[in-house]
Amino acid sequence: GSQPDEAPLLLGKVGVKNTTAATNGTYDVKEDYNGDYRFAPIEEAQVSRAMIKRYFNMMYERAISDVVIIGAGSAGLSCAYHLATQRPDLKITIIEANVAPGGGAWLGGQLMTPMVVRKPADRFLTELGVPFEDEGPFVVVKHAALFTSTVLSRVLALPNVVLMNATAVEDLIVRPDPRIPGGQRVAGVVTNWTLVALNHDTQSCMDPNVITAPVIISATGHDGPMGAFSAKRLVSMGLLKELGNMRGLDMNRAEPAIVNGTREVAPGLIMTGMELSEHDGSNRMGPTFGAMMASGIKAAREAIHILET
Ligand code: AHZ
Repeated sequence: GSQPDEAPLLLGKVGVKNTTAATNGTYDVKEDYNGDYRFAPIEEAQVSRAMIKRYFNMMYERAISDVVIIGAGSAGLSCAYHLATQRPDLKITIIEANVAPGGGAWLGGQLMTPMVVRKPADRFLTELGVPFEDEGPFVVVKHAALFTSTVLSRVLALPNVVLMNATAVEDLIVRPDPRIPGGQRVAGVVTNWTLVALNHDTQSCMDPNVITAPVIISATGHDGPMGAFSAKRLVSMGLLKELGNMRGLDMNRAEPAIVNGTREVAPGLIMTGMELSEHDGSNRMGPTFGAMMASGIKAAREAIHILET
């Protein structure tokens, strides 16, 4: 084992260039696991300010985004990765209601860990660098969390993506659509902290916040406490006659239906992933995730197409 005097002494700049406490940029720090580990000094308020400044600057900057993705499940994250890598110039803002992003993709089926992906969607796993076992027509990732943590880390590392988790989309912004006489287009999202959104019945008015964007991509999953959010709101706003309602499980029909049906379902609003099954009345596929990845990629391509035309 290493002796105390072998422990590296890190005297020098330790990456706090922009704080006011840094008078000369030199701190008495030591990475010593034998009893003399020393941190650079900090004032508690510096921690608060480090977070507040960045978070609220981010909210300020992203109040006008290029694309908002609602929901950071397997479809939303696959979409974000493809869109952000293809178009690094776009400001992509992901809003996720849960504290933990990832939706239903932390496990496979019945809370088991392996994740099944039908070919050719394994190409996305290869692009991300997620290892898998080849079973012929499909591949298996040893743990669904390996896919989800990888796509999440790759997405978050991209400079043009921000993720606001613990934040719920409560409503959609709509505007008259200049292309369609009397028509409306979706032009943004209405947000609130999820814990506030869940308490509208217990408190007097707690008004929300807004983010505008020319393209909104809804990836909120099938119906549930929060799922199918935009599909349901399109119906209550009169932009969709009625919900199709998700049909029973049929893997062979469900996966291509979701991918091929990924589209701009209302002007300004693209829908992807299992939310589409509620919108269109297509089947569910159960615990096979290739369609979520491919649908996310298709939604990203649709968004690029809308922004370019
Ligand atoms: O928290 C939700 C989840 O992370 C989030 N979400 C839902 N409503 C929201 C709102 N504002 C912000 N109003 C919201 N976020 O959206 C995410 C949806 O992820 P998901 O994993 O539920 O959906 P997905 O379409 O990405 O993947 C579906 C996976 C399924 S379900 C299924 C089956 O039941 O047969 N099979 C597969 C592969």
